[in-house]
Amino acid sequence: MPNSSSYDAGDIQILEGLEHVRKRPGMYIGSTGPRGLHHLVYEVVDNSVDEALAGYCTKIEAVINKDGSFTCIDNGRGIPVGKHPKRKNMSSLEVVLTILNAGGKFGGNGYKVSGGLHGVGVSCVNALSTKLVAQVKRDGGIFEMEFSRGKTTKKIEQIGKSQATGTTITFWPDPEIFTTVEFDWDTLVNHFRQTAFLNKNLKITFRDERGDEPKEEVFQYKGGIVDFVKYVNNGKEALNARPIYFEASNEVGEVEVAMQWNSSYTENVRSFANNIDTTEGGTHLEGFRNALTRTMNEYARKQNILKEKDDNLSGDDCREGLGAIISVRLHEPQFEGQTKTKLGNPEIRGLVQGAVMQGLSEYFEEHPKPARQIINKAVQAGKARAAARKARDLTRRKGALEGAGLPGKLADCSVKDPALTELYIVEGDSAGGSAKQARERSYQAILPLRGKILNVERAGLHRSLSSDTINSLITAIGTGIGDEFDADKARYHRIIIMTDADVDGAHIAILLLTFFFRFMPELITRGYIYIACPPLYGLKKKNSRSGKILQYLYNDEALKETMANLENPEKFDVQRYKGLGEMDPEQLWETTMDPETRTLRQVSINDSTEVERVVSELMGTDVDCRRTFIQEHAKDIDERFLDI
Ligand code: 0RA
Repeated sequence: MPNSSSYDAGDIQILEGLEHVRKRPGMYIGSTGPRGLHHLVYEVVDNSVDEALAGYCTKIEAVINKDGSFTCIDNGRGIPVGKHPKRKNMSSLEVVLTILNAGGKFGGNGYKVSGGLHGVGVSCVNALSTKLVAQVKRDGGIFEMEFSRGKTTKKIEQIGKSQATGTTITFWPDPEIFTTVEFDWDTLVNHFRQTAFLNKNLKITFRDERGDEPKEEVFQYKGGIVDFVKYVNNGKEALNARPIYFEASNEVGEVEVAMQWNSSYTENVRSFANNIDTTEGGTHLEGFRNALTRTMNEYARKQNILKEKDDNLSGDDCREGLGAIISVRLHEPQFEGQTKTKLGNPEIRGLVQGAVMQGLSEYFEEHPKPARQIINKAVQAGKARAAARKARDLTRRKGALEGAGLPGKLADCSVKDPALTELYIVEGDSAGGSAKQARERSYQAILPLRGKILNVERAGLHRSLSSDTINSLITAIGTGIGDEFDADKARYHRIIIMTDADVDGAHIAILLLTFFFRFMPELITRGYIYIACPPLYGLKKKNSRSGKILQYLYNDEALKETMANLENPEKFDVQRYKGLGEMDPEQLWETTMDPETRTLRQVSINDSTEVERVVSELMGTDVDCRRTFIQEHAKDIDERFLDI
């Protein structure tokens, strides 16, 4: 170890920089949970993507190694290895890896992301890794350096010769920093697929070498975001078979847009800035929406589809059934909002708005047939919205006449503070009866549902609103839906789906999740939606008079394990619960409803594009698509959902 006097002022500053990253990792990567962990990967790979955007790199290889470390290999120019012009004693490679935000200061070309949560620099990854190895091929040689928790452990050294160029980074995330250091294949697959869509032709190979059989996927799209929008719309019936595509640029930046309407009722517009998913939207999305509504109304008037007396199409009408990707690149993106995923730059709004108005009106002029279908769809959407509004008003008036307006089937709780209360949505009247007896009535409410609920994905908004079951759900929860949805009005902060542990139960749970995803998605993102886990088996002594259950078992593995560990298994009986109705209220309380002993699974949305695809493939109208999906995923289905 060098003593402190051997550091010069520059070195001390460096040390403080990366120490601070370790002290306050959240400030740099958002969290120290799985999200933050995966951020390290994005950071490293994004640097290679930048090199590709600059035109010097054509392929990227990403690997989760057997020992749990991660490697990114690119064939770009290689990070410079010579002496850094401003820091004597340090190579440029060392500067890039040990100085906060040094990466972007080179060259100054392209649209390097800087500041905030994104583009924090590969030095952050270095600071948060127990070990990092950087290898560069460049200037005829292979050079290597090593680091630990941000500190150089091996100075730069030439370890071989090569005429190739490129950069390879391997890092081991620090378990002292992260709650988990296990990379998730699905999360990374989605990210790399998205990155490949956003960067036309870029080839990303992703491998997982941890399991017995290595997995590999290659992402490369000739069509870029046109392929992306087709992917987003997969399984839906397209109105314009070929996606609409246009691009524009000026001194502010560049914009690319791909759009395709489908016959469904949902909007799926995704926006990105410098490859970053702006889930909170921002100025680029505002420009897009304004232009879309204006252009569609202008065209509808000009073609006399909207008559003089007709109201304008609303923005929601125009976006019903629209899949779209908006991708902008700009020099200094400002990310705002709660999760720093809202683009703030006002100057980009005009560029997007102009591009969409011109691109879309040209498309309408040149393709009158799909144009008419698209406009007609928006007109229909407007009519359905008006009808739904009427139906809602009617329900509300009916409710007012009936008193408090809560559904008759609801056994409400006495506490009124939603932060403290729970709603159990229970399959079937008999299980509903047990649950009503079992519950702690002060804070647990029960809503029994009779039979299957409507598939809202196929029924659409208007028809869904004429279903009693759907209406009682909406009224019991209290948030309203559509334009009037207000998550703050939720009457319970825990909404628990409790169904039998069989195929029918799983189906009802999926129908309910579809309902929440379509009509009240914010309840999912707020973490209000849960799934109860009733036991599959009860273990008791043979011929026991009390019939007392000694142990509840929640899946087949647990049963196998427990039976294997019993010394005299023949002295026990296993009872298999076919449904919630078979348990008496006391058993139901202790296994599934008592906060002290129950297990709840909280429902979350990891990747909205994926959920959107799954819901429309599984619940939508395309039968082939649904069959393929079920065949592909049958192996993943939890054993408890298989009826044996
Ligand atoms: C700065 C300058 C140059 C290359 C890079 C950065 C670079 C960084 C990364 C990070 C991952 N892969 C990368 N590839 C390249 C090159 C400057 C020059 O050669 O003129």
